Amino acid sequence: MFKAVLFDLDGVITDTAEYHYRAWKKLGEELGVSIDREFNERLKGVSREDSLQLILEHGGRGADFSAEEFAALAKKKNDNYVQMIEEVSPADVYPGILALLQTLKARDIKIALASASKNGPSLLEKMALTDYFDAIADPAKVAQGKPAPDIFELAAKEVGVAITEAIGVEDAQAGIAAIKASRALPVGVGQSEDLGEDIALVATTAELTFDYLVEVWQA
Ligand code: B16
Ligand code: MG
Repeated sequence: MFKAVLFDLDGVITDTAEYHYRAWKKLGEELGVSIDREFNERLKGVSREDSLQLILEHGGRGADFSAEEFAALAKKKNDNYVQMIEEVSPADVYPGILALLQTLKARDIKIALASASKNGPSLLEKMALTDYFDAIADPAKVAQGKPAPDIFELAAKEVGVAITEAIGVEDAQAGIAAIKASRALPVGVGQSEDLGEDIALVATTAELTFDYLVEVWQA
């Protein structure tokens, strides 16, 4: 039986992946770089700085900014994003997530956050979910962001569970790659066209029940 579930946040626990998209799209418009949903799939799960670099390269502007300008652009996106998530509340938790967290807790299965977002702790607070989490892996403490396995490895370590005894839940290509590289068992939230045919997938979190995770683990 698995001993921990390592959760991504944006796009798994709540709809903030949409706000990241809108905030990047707005910054892109100001820079003359167009960002559509297809390109956005490459940004999901990717750190703020790596996302900005991908966007600038996408628009042929990869070498146009000094380090200070780059940092100011990243800050501008984040300021806008932080404004968008100001009103996030417990009502914004995706369907099924609260019930899943409650069941995992009741069964003494560890719960950890493995999000690339520096806004993760404040979002958990806004959704009143902090107390369910045994650990929040700090993305500032890992050498490499997703698709590298570091954040999932840190999350498992912080709850004292071997990574091979953990399930990782993700909505992003980079995140699924990170879970695979960590050797946790991946469960994807989304479509096979985006996340691949070779892993367990749910279309929405409403299907992400404890019984489903047990089924996937035993398959
Ligand atoms: P921040 P996740 C990721 O969160 C987002 O998917 C990604 O779009 C974002 O750039 C990244 O966090 C960093 O977020 O700018 O708030 O630090 O999906 O890993 O929970
Ligand atoms: Mg995500």
